[in-house]
Amino acid sequence: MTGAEILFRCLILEGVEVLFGYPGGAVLPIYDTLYDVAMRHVLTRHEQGAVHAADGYARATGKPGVVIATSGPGATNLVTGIATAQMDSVPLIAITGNVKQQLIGTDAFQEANIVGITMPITKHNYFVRDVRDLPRIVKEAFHIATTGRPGPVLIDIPKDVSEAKAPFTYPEDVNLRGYQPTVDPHPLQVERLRQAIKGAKKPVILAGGGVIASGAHEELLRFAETARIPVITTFMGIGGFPSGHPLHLGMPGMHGTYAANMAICHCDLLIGIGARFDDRVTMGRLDAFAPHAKIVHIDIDPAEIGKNVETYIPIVGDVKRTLAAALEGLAPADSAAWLAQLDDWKRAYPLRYQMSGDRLKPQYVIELLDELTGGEAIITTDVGQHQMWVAQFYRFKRPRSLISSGGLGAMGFGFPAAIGAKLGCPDKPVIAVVGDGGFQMTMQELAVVKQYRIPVKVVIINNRCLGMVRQWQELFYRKRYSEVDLSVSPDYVKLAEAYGLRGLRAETPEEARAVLKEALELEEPVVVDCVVEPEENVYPMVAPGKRLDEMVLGDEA
Ligand SMILES: Cc1ncc(C[n+]2csc(CCOP(=O)(O)OP(=O)(O)O)c2C)c(N)n1
Repeated sequence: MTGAEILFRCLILEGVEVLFGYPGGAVLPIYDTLYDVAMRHVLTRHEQGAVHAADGYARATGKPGVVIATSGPGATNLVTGIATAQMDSVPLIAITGNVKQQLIGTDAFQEANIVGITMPITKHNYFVRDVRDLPRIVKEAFHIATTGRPGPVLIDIPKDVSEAKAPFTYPEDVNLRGYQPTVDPHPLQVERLRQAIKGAKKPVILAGGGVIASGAHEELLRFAETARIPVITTFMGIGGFPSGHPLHLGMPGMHGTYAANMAICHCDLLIGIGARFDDRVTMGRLDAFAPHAKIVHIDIDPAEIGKNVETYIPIVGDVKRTLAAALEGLAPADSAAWLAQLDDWKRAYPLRYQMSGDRLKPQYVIELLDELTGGEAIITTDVGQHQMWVAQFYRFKRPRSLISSGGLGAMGFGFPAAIGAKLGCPDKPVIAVVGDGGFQMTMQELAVVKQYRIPVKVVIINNRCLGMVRQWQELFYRKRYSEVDLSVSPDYVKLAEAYGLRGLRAETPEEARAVLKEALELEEPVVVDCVVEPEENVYPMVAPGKRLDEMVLGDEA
């Protein structure tokens, strides 16, 4: 078999159902073989679209996403998407072609050292030198991408390797010395956690993306209810605990809720579960973060523990297994007074905004989406103000229903990620909520939803500017609005039509209701241009350098 044939045999054995990619000279042997293989391939219009789609597929399904690109520019176009997956711990396999080995290092046409380039943004990467190594490498790549803390793995295959021949045998298992993730927590540490809970009066859980990655949402619910501990979900943890649950406090940090941020400032025990204490949560003010609390940190990745915050009880383990272990003999905390205090804060300072007559508010659009889908849709977002409003105003109930670039914050992510999510979860409504800025970075993928009839809905929160940057300039740069004007942009309705798609527009609350309802009822891709109030800001907000209890609630709150 040729290297290309071996590659597809491996992918089939790994259960891969769909590939996202873009061909070119160095992957021609692979694309030629694909012609005869019964595997779905989605041809995007840019490699960035392909890698974000593979990422969206992975986040929606929990299965690894696979992307293929050619050497040189094809490979470098993957970089943003690979870094996105790395920051958010998403299992991704990136397969790149490279020039023939005899040309490596000669500045050959379309040569780039993609293994070197992606070294800091992959969990692991491979350059395949010998076709006989290919099955082992693919097996290892899938193992590494999906076990322990998930992440992206790149396999760079020079053209002579995909053309070379070898007999095929697939290894039964993987044996990697030096890579043995600890999944079971130390029982003594788990016992210490139970004791700490018993002695706590003001405990709080900070649940992050690890809860979703390990499929631990049911264990988390039982853990929180049994121990009577309120739950804060980080941006990446949203959906890992039901938004409407009485113990839920919302999101922490820069745009977190009043109750969540105050809980962190006043708690005596903070249990971080699959959360990495990102500076959007701590505000980088580690001196003032949870100043009265003992911190417990549960994480599959030992490198996370103690990285940002000092840890009182470190627990290395898979979140699901750790919570299951902790549930045995778990006694409730003495938290009644604390829960009453938090309820008062939640009632006194809910998330809110002001409607203003006929003008369409972005928050209202998100609330409408929540109402019209019953909180059951998969929402992907781009990056900016709309991303935060989705986190605040859509009431996510289930894991894997918010898909967004959290760690890297890559504009251009939302729309292609929705394509991948919809292919992975065809029975669920998938809505990409995007800013007019971010959408313009990857909107060429409208051709893909047309070509493959992928019925995602694109909802543009169109404020005719780079909203989040404008907000910072208003608040911290004396309204000196430097280079945020997007008033020259396409007519998105006509753009949709140019791709042969349906485009709709809403400029008032009434129109938004009618148009979103129509879009959701149609069994086809639709672009909805929501022209919103451009001056709206995201609140609450903790300004850079401030403590979490110094949040500004905004004029309207
Ligand atoms: C690729 C990339 N470039 C720049 C930024 C910096 N950035 C963060 S938010 C933002 C504005 C986003 O504007 P838009 O997409 O219109 O969304 P809005 O904030 O208006 O909702 C920018 C430029 C980024 N996150 N990603």
